[in-house]
Amino acid sequence: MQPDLSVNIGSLNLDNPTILAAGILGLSASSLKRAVESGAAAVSTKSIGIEPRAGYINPTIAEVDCGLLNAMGLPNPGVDIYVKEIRLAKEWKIKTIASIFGASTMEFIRIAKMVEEAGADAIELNVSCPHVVAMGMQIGQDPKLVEEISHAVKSEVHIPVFTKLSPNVSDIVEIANAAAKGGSDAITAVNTVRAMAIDIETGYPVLANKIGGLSGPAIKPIAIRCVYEIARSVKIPVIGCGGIMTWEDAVEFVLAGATAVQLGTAVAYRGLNVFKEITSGIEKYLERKGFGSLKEIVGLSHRY
Ligand code: RRO
Repeated sequence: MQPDLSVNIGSLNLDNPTILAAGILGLSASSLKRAVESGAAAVSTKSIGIEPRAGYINPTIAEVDCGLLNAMGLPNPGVDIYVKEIRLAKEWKIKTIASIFGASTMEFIRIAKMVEEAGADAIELNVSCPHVVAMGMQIGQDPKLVEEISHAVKSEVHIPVFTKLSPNVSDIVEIANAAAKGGSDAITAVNTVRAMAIDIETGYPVLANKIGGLSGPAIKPIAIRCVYEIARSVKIPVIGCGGIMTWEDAVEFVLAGATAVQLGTAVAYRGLNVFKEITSGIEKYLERKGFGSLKEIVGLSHRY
């Protein structure tokens, strides 16, 4: 018998554990659809705010050793426009996780209600963008604010709420606990790692914003450590994110305690086939090891 790869995150039920991470191909319903057709069980939107934002000027992305450096600056069309894409995704029966950000609790609530009304299946609170002043990480490193926003949004919507955390904090477990206390249904760990590159010929920082976020293989051991630390002290599911390029990486995250995994840089590097490749690699691994389901190996490494 084939192993059961289905997973549940709060009331969100997925046929396999692979999810498109926020910020990659998430600006339109048709690009989200392509990810689902390629095997993603659910897809996250680009982070959506209250107003349209152009983002930073170029260069906003650069390739470095073992990863990608980005400082996009939260470009998005604003929630009023974006809800049309969510409605379309709903019509197409795509499981959509709306990634949202705000500068205040009220903004988070307003956006959350709008995306729920448009048909999003879950909300991911982005409190972890590494380089935008007064949003993202500045919220995500304050446990009181994380609990407050998580609680406020949970009280206003019925769909599951996930909180995406930053690795750029001294104690990620404290922040994860705050999100769980606020009522979050899951933790997504992690967003990008604050980072920088300089062109030695010109002396200029490579990104226009100078500082950005590092993703890709370089951050995988950091993300694994975060997932492991969170999973051993927080009761809600953890969604692993950070440098997952292969099925072996995905299995490592699950053993560390992740219920599902998000793929971002892998899609940029290797194309949309990664969803099916990773799902089929996990399936063969479970068969070879004699497991009947993926759920059986979630957090297995905590035994040792
Ligand atoms: O838009 C971005 O620059 C960005 C966001 Br919102 C985020 O959450 N993480 C990231 O690395 N870049």
